[in-house]
Amino acid sequence: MKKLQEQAIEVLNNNWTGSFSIPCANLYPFQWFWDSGLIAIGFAHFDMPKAEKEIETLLDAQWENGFIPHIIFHTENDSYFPGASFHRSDLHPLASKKYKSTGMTQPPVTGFVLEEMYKISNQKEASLKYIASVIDKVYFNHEYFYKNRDPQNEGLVYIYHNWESGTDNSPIWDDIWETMNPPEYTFERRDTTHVDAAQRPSKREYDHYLHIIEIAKEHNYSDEKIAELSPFLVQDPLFNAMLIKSNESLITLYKLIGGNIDKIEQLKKWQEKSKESFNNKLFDDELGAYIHYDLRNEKPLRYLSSSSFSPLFANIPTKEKADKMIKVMIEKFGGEHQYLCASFDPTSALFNPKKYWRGPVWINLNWMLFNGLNNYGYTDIAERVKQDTISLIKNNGFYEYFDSRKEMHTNGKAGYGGNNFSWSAALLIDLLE
Ligand code: 9YW
Repeated sequence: MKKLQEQAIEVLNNNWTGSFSIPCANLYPFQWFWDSGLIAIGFAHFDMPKAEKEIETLLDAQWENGFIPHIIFHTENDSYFPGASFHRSDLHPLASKKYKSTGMTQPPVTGFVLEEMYKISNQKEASLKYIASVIDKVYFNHEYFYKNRDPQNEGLVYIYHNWESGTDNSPIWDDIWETMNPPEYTFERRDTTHVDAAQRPSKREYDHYLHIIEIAKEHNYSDEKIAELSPFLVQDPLFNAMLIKSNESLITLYKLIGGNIDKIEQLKKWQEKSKESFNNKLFDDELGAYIHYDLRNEKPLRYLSSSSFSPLFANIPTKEKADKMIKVMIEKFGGEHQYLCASFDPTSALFNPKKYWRGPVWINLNWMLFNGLNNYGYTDIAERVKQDTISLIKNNGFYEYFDSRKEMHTNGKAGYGGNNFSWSAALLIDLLE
């Protein structure tokens, strides 16, 4: 059997199109924002030009206001719904003229991805030159967020759609669906022709997803109107942690490049405010971890998910808070019958270990937790996250997500969703280094 690394490299090379990577064949045939970033980390270990091209292509689709879309529809392909003709990014006056895309974004990973690429590189000077050629676009993207997605000027940005979170059908959104009553749309799902419907969101959930987009489209994806009218307006700890982590990386990289004093000062200001609000508003003392906040209905969404621990990756919690979080992670997510780290609280009635973001383990979150736990010196549990990740992939293949229950892993069929999934391969390569 080929070594796991070699298999991972093969997955990445097969999903490479020449200028960007697809997350996986058939199910996701375009370029996705946070996938691209995480994929570049994998490529950086064995093919830096591809890693650089991946990010360059992503940034080439940036809008004139700094926004970067969540899906870039490079080709016509009807194996995915909803496609370019549904999303109609052209409605926005500042949208890219070159690429069709969605009118929503995804967790802003690009800043820390550039720093990871730099750390991995064995040609630091050339890498820094490359980074210097793209970094202002990433800064501009962060500026977009703080200018347009923070109506109360808190240093916390909102997402207006569950697809922006990256954790599409998390039970956390159920509370929001209860505040909405969208029409029953007629449409043809494509995801369920590639993947067992039991592992995907329901038709009714899709009605909600489409309805939010219809509202945004009615207003040409205007940020102001979305802030005023979208039924979904959430401050998400994972999304904001990615932004904060990326801010920190931009500061480090600008310092290495030299100059750019004003940008560094601005980034520091954002950091200070964002971290303070993050800790004051999103930490739930009783639950012992970070939670989401529903800005539309002004109420905390008091659930534990793998996103609750992601702030460790961005050095947001104090050591005292981090200690509390680790206790909760071990008690609720880390029982001996569970692989770390389930995407949703395994002790909750809403936990579903087969269904997408309602319970299964995802490799991208595990990678962040591994790094975050190590940041704080919790090396034992970090090692467990790493070993669990390797076992899941070794026993099942490079799936999109995995059953968190150990008892399900007796016959190697507990990997779900798409197979030969790019970020599972990319981040495994990084973990094995
Ligand atoms: C969709 C591509 C995307 C990821 C998301 C994940 C899933 C499905 O796949 O979304 O239709 O967009 O939830 O995080 O970026 O891999």
